[in-house]
Amino acid sequence: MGQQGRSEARMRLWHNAASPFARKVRIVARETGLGALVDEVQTLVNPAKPNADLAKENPLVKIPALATPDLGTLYDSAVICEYLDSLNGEAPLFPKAGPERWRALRLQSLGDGILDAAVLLRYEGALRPEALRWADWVSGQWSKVRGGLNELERDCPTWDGRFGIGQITAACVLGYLDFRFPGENWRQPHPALAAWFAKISIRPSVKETVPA
Ligand SMILES: N[C@@H](CCC(=O)N[C@@H](CS)C(=O)NCC(=O)O)C(=O)O
Repeated sequence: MGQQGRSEARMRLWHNAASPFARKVRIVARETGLGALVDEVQTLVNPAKPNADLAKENPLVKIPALATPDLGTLYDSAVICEYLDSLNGEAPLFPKAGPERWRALRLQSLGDGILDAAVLLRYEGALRPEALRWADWVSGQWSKVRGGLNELERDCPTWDGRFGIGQITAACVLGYLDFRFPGENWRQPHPALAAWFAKISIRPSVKETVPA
C-alpha cells in the first residue's frame, strides 16, 4: 500500500488517443502518480455505430470509461478524474471545498463545454453525410467554442502556475483544437492562453498524451 486511501489494484481505462475527454483522465492518472495502475485500452467510438463491447461498460457508449476494482465502471471524465484524484493523498487536483473548488469545477465545465461543441463539430464534418449538414447549427457550435476560448483567455492570468482539473481540461481543449482544427488559429486572438499552453506543453503528462 502507498499513501493513505490508495488502492494498488489495477484499473482499465477505455480510451482513444484522439479523445480529449479521455486525455483528461490520462493526464490526471499521470499527475496523481497512478499511471502505472491504469491499463489504457484503445477503443473505437462512433455515435452512428455504437461499440458493442463498450456498451457493456457504459450504457452511453462513450469514452472515457474506467473499470475500477471496487465500484464497477465509472464514467464520465469529470467523475473518473475526481475518483482518481481521491486515491491520491497529496496535492489534490480537485480542491476539497470553498471558492477554490467552485472555481476549479466551473473551469472544468467551461472546458468540457467547449469540447462538447468541438467534438460535435468533428462528427458533423467527418461523419454526417454532406446533404444533411446544417450551416446554422455548425456556426452555433463554433460560437460556443470561440466564446469559451475568450473566457479562458480572460481567466488564465489568474491560474498562477496551478495545474489542477480546470487547467488540465483547458490543455485538452487547446490540444484538441490543434489536432482536429489546425486551420482555426486560436492562438492569434488569445495570446495569454497561447503562452500558457506553450509553457505547460512540456509537462511529461501533457507530452505523453498528445492526441494521435
Ligand atoms: N461528457 C463526456 C463526453 C465524452 C465524449 O463525448 N466522448 C466521445 C469521444 S471524445 C465519445 O465517446 N463519443 C462517442 C459517442 O458520442 O457515441 C465526458 O466528459 O466523458
